[in-house]
Formats: sequence, C-alpha cells, structure tokens
Amino acid sequence: MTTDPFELAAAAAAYIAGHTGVQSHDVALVLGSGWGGAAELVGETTHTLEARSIPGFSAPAVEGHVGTVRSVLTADGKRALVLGARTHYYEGRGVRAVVHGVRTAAAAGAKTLVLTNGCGGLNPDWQPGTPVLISDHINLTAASPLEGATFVDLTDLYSSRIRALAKEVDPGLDEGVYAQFTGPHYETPAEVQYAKRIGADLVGMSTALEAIAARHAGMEVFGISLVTNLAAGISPVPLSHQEVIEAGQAAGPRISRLLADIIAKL
Ligand code: 8IG
Repeated sequence: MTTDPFELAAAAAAYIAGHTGVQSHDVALVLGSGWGGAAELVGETTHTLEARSIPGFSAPAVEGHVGTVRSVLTADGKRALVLGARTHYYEGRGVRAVVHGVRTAAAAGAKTLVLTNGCGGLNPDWQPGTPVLISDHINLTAASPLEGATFVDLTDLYSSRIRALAKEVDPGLDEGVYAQFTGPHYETPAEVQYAKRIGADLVGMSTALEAIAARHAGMEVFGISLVTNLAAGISPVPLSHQEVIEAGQAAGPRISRLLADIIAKL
C-alpha cells in the first residue's frame, strides 16, 4: 500500500480502467449538493462503481451526495468520469483525501475537470436554485493540497474559455467569486459580510482546494455553483439543510440540461 498521493491516484485510475474497460477518460465531473441528477443527461452510463471499492476513496458523508463513480459515454463519443462522491475538508481526513478524486481523474486521463457545488449566495438577486459560474476563488481554509515548494500559477484558474462556452449555452448566467470556508457550520452573518468585503459572491465548503489540485495536475478547470440558499444574514430566515436539498431538487432539470449542454461544447 502506497502513501504517495499520486501513486494512490494512479492505483485508483488503474482500478477504474480495469473495472470499466475505459482506458482513458476525457473529462471528469464532481457532483456537489443539488447536482446529483445532473449526470443523467450528459450521456449513457456504461459502468457504475462503488466509490468505497476504489483505492483511496471512502463512502460519502453527506445526504444528497451519491457514493458512486460512473463512466459515461457522451453523444459525441467523449468519455466522462462522474464522481458522485466528494470528500469535504470538514470530514477531517486531510487535504490529500479531499483532492484524491481530482488526482484520480487526472491519472485517468481527464484533461478537463468540471467542479459543481451547492453554496450560499451573497447577491440577493440569486434566488435559491440559481446556477452561477465560478470566475475565481478565495481559499479561506488556510490549507493547500500542494506540499513542499510546489509553486503553481492560479491566474485564470477557472477557464475563461469554458465560461464563455457556458454563456453561449445560457447567456443569462452570472459569474461570481467563490470563497471556501472549512465548515461544517454555515457562516455567521458577520462572516458573510467579511466574505463580501474581501470580494466573494458565493460561500461554500468545497471546490477551491480541488481546483488547485486540478491546476497542479494540468487540467483545465470549470466551476459552477448552484446557489441553494442565500448566505446567512442576506436572507432574514435561518438556513436549513432541508432548504438546501429542496432547492437542489427544484433546480435539477434545468441545471442538468445546462451541464450536459456545456460538456457537449467542450
Ligand atoms: I449548500 O451558505 C451550502 N453550502 N459555507 N455556506 C457555506 N456552505 C454552504 C452554504 C452556505 N450552503
């Protein structure tokens, strides 16, 4: 058993290739809160693997997340690796575990990574159920997936090329800066105001660490958030996990179509 994170990712990729027969995937998707059904329209699922059987993966900790890894064949013949299980930083398994899925996707050949999440919105115009393109991030975890003197440029981390493709699909899409907090608690209203003042539009508990690992692995990154709730204090009503799940379900068909159409353009 290896302890090197890249060897572990290579082992996971080999497991996936061995169990799907797909030697190389072109694109990978990470499905966050509210996006669970979004892979259905991307293409035909040819293989479904239990995430916990794949080296380095574990069972999902959050309701609404699916603990499977699927190989999907798109209409134009692309192979998509769909990661329904994400490890969150707040699970305490360390940053290596958080980015293992992303590194596995890279080892499986994926040149493009689509990161989706459910998050809180700071713009009151974004009602629950609004998809927003991630234009940049602020990493408030005080952690990095990179170890040692690994200097990686994060200019245009969230591909402006793919954001432009997304806007061709839906010209009404807004963009925003995503701030990753550690969670698992939601922010206080004061923390939301702090996030706003430092330039954030979206607050969540994932994505930034994964995007950094993806860029380090040489992937082109696309990020899209589903605003499932107004961030604390932006709306007068308190946040509930139930609200988050319901907003995801209501938005499901629209964001599924959106994601499938964007992937078709890649
Ligand atoms: I769904 O309001 C979801 N995830 N940090 N804040 C943070 N994460 C979230 C939120 C939110 N909603």
